[in-house]
Amino acid sequence: MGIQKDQIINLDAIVVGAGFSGLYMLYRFRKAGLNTQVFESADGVGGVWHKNRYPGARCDNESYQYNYTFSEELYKEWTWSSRYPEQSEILDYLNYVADKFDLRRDLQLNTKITAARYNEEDNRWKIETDAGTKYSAKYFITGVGCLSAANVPNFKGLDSFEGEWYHTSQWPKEKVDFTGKRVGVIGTGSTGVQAIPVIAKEAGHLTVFQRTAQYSVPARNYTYDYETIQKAKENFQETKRQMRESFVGSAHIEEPRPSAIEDTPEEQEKVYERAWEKGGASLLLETYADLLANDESNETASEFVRKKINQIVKDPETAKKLTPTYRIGTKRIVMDTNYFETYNRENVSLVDVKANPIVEITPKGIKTTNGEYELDMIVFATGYDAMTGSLFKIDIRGRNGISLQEKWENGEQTRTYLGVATAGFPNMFMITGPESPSVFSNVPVSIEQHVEWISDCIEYLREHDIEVVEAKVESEDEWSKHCREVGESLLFVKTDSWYTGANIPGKPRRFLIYLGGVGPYREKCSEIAANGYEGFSLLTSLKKA
Ligand code: NA7
Repeated sequence: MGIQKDQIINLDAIVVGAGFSGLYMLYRFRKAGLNTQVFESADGVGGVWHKNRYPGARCDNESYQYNYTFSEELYKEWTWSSRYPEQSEILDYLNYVADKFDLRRDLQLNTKITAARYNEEDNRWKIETDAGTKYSAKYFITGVGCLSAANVPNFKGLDSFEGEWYHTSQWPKEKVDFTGKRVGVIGTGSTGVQAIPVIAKEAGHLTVFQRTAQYSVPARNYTYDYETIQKAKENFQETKRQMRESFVGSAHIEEPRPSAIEDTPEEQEKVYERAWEKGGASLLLETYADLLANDESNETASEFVRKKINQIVKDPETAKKLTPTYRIGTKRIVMDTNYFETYNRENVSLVDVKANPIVEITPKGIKTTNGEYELDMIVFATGYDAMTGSLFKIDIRGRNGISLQEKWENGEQTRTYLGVATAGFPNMFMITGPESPSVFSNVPVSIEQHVEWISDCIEYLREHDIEVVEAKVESEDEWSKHCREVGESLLFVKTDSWYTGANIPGKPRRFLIYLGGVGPYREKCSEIAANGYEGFSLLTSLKKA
């Protein structure tokens, strides 16, 4: 029998999103005996890895570390092809996980959760979907990702553009053919830097519209040989331990030297050159422990990369425009394959839209204060409304009908307890929510930690007949303050970026990533759990204490 109109389907838990977070949450909840349903707006599992199909998309964490570690069997069954696999391979992996653990039967695709409202009368979350079906669940969990709400800048005239346009995070499944076309790419973050060299090879002419010049380090990707794969599999337990205990969720490769300014310029050069030759996004930043805390040290690394750019790019004018001035690493460090080299191609030109901003999109192309560029296609590599954007796309309302957005943006600023819960929203948990290590870590490691913590918490509630779990206001005040203080002790807050919300016009500027380290954060969360979920109010009846 089908679902009747106005029928409400009752569940124990509802999870939003079928990426790394939602898939593992479902696995854990099933093990804990919770009747769970995962909802995903896309037509497949994979989260950002399902949607980010743009040319050149690949991971910038090493593959043998950018995966689940909860199952040794899974880890040993799956074999990555290379150091930095392409999007399609990561998507294959997540599909493999969904099949291996038979997750699809509790997973509803093509269904967007539009609203989630907490009902104080019965302590349940009422969930609405765009399919019109209504659900009720005791626990509501968001696994929506920190970088999934696309930022398409509100340029005047976009609707009038007669060519094709795409945002990289909503890339079509069919191949987009750039052959012989006049293509414009707006944005030179991680995404633009990956896409530009690939598009340039196909396009008739590529014009890059750059607002901020980027530091980028060569990826030096390579195919794994048999020995490397075997070694990674044999070292599973040790790699897992190191990832979980480390600062950024990556297995330890080399101990950083204490400070760049304690080394001579010749020593610094050697250290940076070695990292540059090894390649990869973070190795250069991991050379010295104080690069993200000390301006003077940071400048040595920044200058090293600036020099590299000027050596690679042949045209001095273009090289100058491509030379970044901010502190390296304070926007997310980028890695590339032939990014700067691409500007030596005849068919590529660079437009500085900081000097000459985009005024409008016209039927024929892009108009800046300096003139009009005729284009057949525009690619927006303009990033995301990060950290809170994907949560705000759902009308989430807690006690007294107050929405998350009202609580975090209109009233006080974003406040969470451990980045996993927020006062006024009982029985709701956020996987990699604001003020957790999230994007300043090897994200699957942080996801696993949250998922395990949340499912342990719910098992504890059930064992102790606790109906309501809710972050206390004073706990989140304290956590937010701590998070802010740690953030402000480092250089990130001095640069405009999506880390600080500065990429979205009108968004309150806040640093919503916990920078105290993945390992120490895990310890803190475990300690809170061991102390009977200290800082949360736990109620056995529905009345608020
Ligand atoms: P990012 O890193 O936010 O990059 C977006 C780029 O788009 C960046 O160069 C922006 O310039 C540019 N941008 C954004 N809005 C505009 C407007 N209005 N005009 C011109 N240029 C603009 O997003 P990505 O997708 O590259 O990467 C996001 C993360 O995903 C990445 O760090 C990985 O963790 C995965 P800006 O620098 O703001 O001046």
